[in-house]
Amino acid sequence: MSDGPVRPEMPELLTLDDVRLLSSAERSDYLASLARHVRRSIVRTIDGARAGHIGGDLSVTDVLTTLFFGILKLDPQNPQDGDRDRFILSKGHCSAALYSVLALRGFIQQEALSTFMKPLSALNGHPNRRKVPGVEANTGPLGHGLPIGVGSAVASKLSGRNWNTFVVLGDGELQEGSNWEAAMAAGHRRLDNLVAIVDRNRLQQGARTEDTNSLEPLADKWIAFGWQVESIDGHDHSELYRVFSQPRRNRPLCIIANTIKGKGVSFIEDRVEWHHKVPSLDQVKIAMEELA
Ligand SMILES: Cc1ncc(C[n+]2csc(CCOP(=O)(O)OP(=O)(O)O)c2C)c(N)n1
Repeated sequence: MSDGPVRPEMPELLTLDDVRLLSSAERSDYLASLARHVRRSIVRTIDGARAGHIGGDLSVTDVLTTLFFGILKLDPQNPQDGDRDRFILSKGHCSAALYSVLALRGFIQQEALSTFMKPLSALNGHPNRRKVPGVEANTGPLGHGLPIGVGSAVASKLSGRNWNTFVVLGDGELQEGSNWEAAMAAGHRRLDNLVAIVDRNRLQQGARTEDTNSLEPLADKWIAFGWQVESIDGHDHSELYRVFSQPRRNRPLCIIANTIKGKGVSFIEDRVEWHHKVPSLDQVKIAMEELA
């Protein structure tokens, strides 16, 4: 398919130190520009496979972009470096967003995205740590990422290597009880090297979260388990960068990232039916135009 009439220019990738030295406005522009590329890559990838979870991919894009291009200490040339930060996409059904970011960051080839969900591809519908560099945990069954993240944060302390662990959760996913066992353990151990990000798009598969199993008051629940909580606009790159880079206060940090499912594509935004619906070829064209 064609990318449409306008193809935005890809900015030169900066080091984390360079990103830190930018003014807040420059940094936001840089991350927003990358996020636009990630969104276009998601649409292209899902179009190629005629499968995927487009709504949740587009809602979590700004979180992933800020992390992978502004925060995470990672080396695509040495993806197993012992001191690397650990990133876990617990809502593993949004693998197209993760693969798009990993490709832009140089962990996998851009061309590999066209194999997404095809036979023999490493890029399965759910991420596999044995197949894809940069993937730290096999996810897809909801409710596993945070328990693994707690183990990673404890291991970081025990090893003295001091990496940070970041886990992205869906808000619907929080209905899995394993999250709350993990949250309780992290609070008890005061894991100040653990960050959970809730992609609070208020939709899950087939329904609004508040109609299925209400989550509010969500911040109070994390606070009760011993976490520091920040509630922000999950599409605002300067807010995302600020909360990710602030000093920790002797406890784990939960970022409630308020987002819009399908963000960036008008006919997908905040529509429950777009959890894993695939756009028609005409809709793909419109989406690419809107994301230009
Ligand atoms: C244990 C488990 N139960 C059910 C599913 C099927 N499933 C996949 S995505 C999803 C909804 C998740 O909603 P949410 O976490 O809010 O994700 P988002 O809206 O951000 O895509 C469900 C129920 C699953 N993957 N794992």
